[in-house]
Amino acid sequence: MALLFHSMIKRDDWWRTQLNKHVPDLEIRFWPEIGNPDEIEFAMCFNMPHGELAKLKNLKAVFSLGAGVDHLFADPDFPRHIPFARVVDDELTSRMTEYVVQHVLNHHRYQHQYDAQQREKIWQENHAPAARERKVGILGLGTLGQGAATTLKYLGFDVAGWSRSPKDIDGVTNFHGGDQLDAFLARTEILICLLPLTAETRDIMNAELFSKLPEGAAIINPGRGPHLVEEDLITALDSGHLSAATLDVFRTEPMPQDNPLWSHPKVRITPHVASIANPDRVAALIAKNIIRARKGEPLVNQVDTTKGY
Ligand code: NDP
Ligand code: OXD
Repeated sequence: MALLFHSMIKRDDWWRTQLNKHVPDLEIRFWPEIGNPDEIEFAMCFNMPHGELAKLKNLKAVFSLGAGVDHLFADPDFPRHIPFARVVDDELTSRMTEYVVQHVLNHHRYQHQYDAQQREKIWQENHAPAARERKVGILGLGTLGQGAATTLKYLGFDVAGWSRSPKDIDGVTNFHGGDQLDAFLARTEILICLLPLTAETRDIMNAELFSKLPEGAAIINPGRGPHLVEEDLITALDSGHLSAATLDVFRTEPMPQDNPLWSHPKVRITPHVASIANPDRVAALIAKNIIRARKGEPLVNQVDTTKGY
């Protein structure tokens, strides 16, 4: 039996070697060279073309190559009855925390303003408040949101988070559910989005949400591109209601050349690199799950299809 691999990153021989180190009898096939589809037992993928997984009649489990699973749910033919797992990994969490801390500090210390001043050779001090006086808010208090929240708290920031269900995280104020979103936004000066992309969270960062943030707030989006209505962000930045934005993910990736975000003076862009899973660790995680699936055991980090993330 075989595993079908699909990724935008082409490192075929490397993945075969890594997976076979843990599961020597597993034949690894690389999409689109599927061979006999009935021989495929497992699939590991990111952005697999829609309809392909539905062709695999003997599939036992599917593994996302990332933490997000929106790419699987986006496939209308995705076989939802098959168990599937995502990447949850301490190193992935630490890397996301690094990204969030780096950009929170930039916004907190007005680095966008200093960059603009430097271009104009302007010497002007803008004093940042103490971290304890800076209110940071995280949309999504899951694996990645909690990692970022606890480190920001450790640095002294006044941290809150918003989730679906209540959370009890030492020193982090929790808001949950639709009813508490406005109160969370009203106190948030630096907003970070670490939500999964679902029907409920798509377009969540829009003009209405921005209007509920205090004047001068900044946003950081390492979640997913469709969380953000890009035109609304540009309007809010141009009006001065928002001071700056740092974006890692976009509605279309790679971002088209004609997207005005590229050259917006208040926008800092990174190309979906906030936290890239280390392939060695991903291969080991997935191999462990393959061994479990073969024994009929539940997968580690199995996704709950009813929640959609
Ligand atoms: P988790 O599933 O662990 O956490 C998701 C959080 O979002 C949970 O706290 C959940 O609430 C909350 N949430 C979901 N839906 C809602 C809703 N409708 N209302 C309020 N809260 C909601 O995900 P991770 O932390 O592991 O990852 C988050 C996302 O980060 C990924 O889905 C992916 O899109 C993105 N990502 C981006 C990367 C990059 O490089 N840019 C790298 C890795 C991930 P509750 O706890 O109550 O369920
Ligand atoms: C992920 C990602 O979901 O890289 O892991 O975005």
